[in-house]
Amino acid sequence: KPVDPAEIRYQAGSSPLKDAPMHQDVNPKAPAMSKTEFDQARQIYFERCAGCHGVLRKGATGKPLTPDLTLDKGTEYLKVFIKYGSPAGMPNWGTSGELTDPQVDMMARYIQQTPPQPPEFGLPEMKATWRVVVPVDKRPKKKMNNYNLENIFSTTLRDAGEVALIDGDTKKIISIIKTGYAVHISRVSASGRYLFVIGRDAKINMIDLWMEKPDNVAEIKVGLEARSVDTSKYKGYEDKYAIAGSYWPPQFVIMKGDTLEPLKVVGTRGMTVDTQEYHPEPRVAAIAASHYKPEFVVNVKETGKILMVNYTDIDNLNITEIPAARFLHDGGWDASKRYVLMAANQSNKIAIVDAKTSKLVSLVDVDKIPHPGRGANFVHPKCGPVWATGHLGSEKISFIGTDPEKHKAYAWKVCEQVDGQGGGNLFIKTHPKSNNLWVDTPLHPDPKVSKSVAVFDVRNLKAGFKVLPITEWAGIPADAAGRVVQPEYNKAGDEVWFAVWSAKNQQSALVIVDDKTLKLKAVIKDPKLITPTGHFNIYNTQHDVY
Ligand code: DHE
Repeated sequence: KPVDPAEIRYQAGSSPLKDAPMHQDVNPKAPAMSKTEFDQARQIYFERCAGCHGVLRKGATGKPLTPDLTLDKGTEYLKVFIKYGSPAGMPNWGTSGELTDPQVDMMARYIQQTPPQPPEFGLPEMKATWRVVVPVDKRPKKKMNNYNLENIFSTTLRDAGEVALIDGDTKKIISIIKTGYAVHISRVSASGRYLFVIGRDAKINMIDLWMEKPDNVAEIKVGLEARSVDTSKYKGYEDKYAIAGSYWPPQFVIMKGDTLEPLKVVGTRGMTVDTQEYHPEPRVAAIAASHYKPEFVVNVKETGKILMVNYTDIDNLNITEIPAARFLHDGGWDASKRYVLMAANQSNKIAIVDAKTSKLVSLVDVDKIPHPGRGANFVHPKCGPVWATGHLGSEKISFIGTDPEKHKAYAWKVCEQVDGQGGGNLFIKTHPKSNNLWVDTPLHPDPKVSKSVAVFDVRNLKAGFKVLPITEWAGIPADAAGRVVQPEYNKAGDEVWFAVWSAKNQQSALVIVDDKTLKLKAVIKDPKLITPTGHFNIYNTQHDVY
């Protein structure tokens, strides 16, 4: 079976741990390495390998690579593996041209050394990085600008370490704010006033949208590597708490919602859901804030557990641990916001939790590597309300019934599956006011597919899809990467925004399509729009409209 290039491109993202200070133990049994070689190999490991094999090399979605296993195999055997890859999913780093022969040799020797361990990051370390830029009593008492806040888009400028706030009405850049490296997501407080962004380097910036020019009011680093942040949304707790999950160290932290003061850190190391074996680095993936109870939904990836973290009493934290499936990644709410649907991506399953009872409703089998983002909700002609996911590893788009009352026969089952353009899909989106379902394919190997988007009419899914050549419409040079990523609606639900994501030194853009006519409405191009990826409409993010 050939290796899926989309999957590898996705998983082998660079980790900021490559720059972390780490202690090296000399392993007398392992082949010799100079200090320079070790440092270079460690850097390559964290850029290419840690995403699958884990920080400690004890295995995650990829196999364990600890010296007890690698020493027996020996340098020559390991070199072949690294150079040519394997049918089980190991990329061919050598023959693909990504690593030279001397680098392959260096990596084969490196993985026989004792894995260097990055430092821990507890409350004192967090506090040392915590900074309230504008104290609460110095902030505006009312909105001080004329922007239509609900239609602002927070856009990640990935490789620039910035986010751009873009006025969704005028399509003009309002401001560009310095953040951590490669902001992964933006989330909005329950009131809609505060915007939270988190970088890969685990730095959170809290932006006050009421300021004359929205800007940073607090920041903190919550670990060495992270992907998720959210804020309390339950009635009575609006804007009270923020939460962030980290990949390293494996933990989450609850903070004050107006200052980011860290209050409580909880480690996630523990037993896997199925074989009940210890896992030393279960990363925290998606976090969602319940509208149903004062709870955060926390996905613990490698152990496969969903934690319902009740924040009514932070001192005596009450956590309900729900068994799901390994490799929990991303997901979102159904239209009623009672049920949360989370993809266990490498298990090819969707775990569904009832936020009212804090219990698992079902584990639904889907196709290869589901990747919903937060998913898409609409009313299916036959199955009633459904939530949809696409797949990284296949062209399938699966619709899962979410109405156990009026459409019981279809609830918690894949009630229909259709084919999109191909694998390499990351995000899918619709809007309550639209009949369109948009499916991107930024990681598809064929540029024609990665540079366009598919759109279905949800009233007649069987009719297939139309393809819109977004990157071509943006007038991006053909040699630029120009991947079309993440459909996102404006507040009114009549425009869809796409990022055209090129390399740092190439032209990128944001492209806006009229949702009714499927025609190009606007292109935002600016030299400052460097590597745009995720872009989040304030209102839709605040209210979980998707
Ligand atoms: Fe993401 C969401 C992790 C690669 C853009 N990404 C998420 C979430 C997780 C995650 C856990 C859910 C957060 C939440 O909801 O709280 N992403 C990872 C990875 O571990 C991975 C595979 C590899 C890596 O090294 O980071 C990865 N992600 C990517 C990309 O390559 C993307 C396309 C560009 C980038 O910035 O690196 C990317 N991820 C996004 C976006 C979201 C996201 C835009 C938010 C989607 C949404 O609608 O909420």
